[in-house]
Amino acid sequence: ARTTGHSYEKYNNWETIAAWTADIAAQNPDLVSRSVIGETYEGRSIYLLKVGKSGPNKKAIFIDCGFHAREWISPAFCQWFVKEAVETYGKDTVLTTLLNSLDFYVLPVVNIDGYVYTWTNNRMWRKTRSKNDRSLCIGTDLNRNFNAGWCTTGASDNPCDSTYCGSAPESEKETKALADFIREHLSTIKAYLTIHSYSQLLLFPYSYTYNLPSNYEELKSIARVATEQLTSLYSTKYTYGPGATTIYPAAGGSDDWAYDQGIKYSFTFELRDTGRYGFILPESQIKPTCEETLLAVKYIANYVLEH
Ligand code: ING
Ligand code: ZN
Repeated sequence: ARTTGHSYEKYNNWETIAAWTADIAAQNPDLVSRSVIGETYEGRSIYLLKVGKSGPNKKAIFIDCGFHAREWISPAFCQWFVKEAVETYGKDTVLTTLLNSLDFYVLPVVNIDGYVYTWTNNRMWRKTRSKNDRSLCIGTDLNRNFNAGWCTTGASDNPCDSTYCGSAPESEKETKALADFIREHLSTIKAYLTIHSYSQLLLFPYSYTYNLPSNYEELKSIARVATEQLTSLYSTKYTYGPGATTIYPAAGGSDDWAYDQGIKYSFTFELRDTGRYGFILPESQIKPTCEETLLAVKYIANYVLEH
């Protein structure tokens, strides 16, 4: 296993992350492969890493990071997850079993154009960088752009707002690329995890309606144990529940969309902290945040494997 030369305890710019996706795949060919699932509005390749030991008929878990440009801890977690996978394969029995039996699709940064913009122009940018018709304002909120009660609640139809839902569901190339990939792999993907910050929450459907999902009790109990695992490491307190009542009603989110596609284990993580640093979480917190989050992700993956 090789992960040499990459700084997992620093925030990395897109150029560094893109080079890392190539390196980690080249250095660990039996565990990691890289593909391109589409291009961003500004023409950057959207990379996806498939992490797992190859085998027949494997279930898969999809994890994405970097929906919202300013949530820098999120891409840091995706990098950390892949590092842990390659470094502990053959050493940690739980992770080795998971990688032998499951594939993890890891999308390190979805909103690459926005992420680049937070490094070069505006650290607090959230949306994509696409141009809007009849407006000088830029960008769409990718987590309002999915076809799940699209733009009915907690989203804006004004391109100047930070929660602009876009001109139509999947109007953004980034949304379309992700949704197309999941649609093409629906028979294998059993869980969908999307990593955001901040607030220390583990959310599940629904956010676009107050209706409860059909396996609500099961999702609640998975979220309870997953957050217990997370808290056990550094006592970081997490709250869990349906998005609409736990954070706020919001339509067009990817977890609700994935759930309605039939992926019954669909979660949104809101990582550290609760507002002291907010989106500007210090680099000293990357390691503890990623380590505790990994415990929750492992629990969910194990649950999916056994059910
Ligand atoms: N929070 C999420 C947001 O997009 C969310 C909360 C989750 C909304 C799931 C809808 C569906 O607003 C952050 N911090 O982005
Ligand atoms: Zn977010």
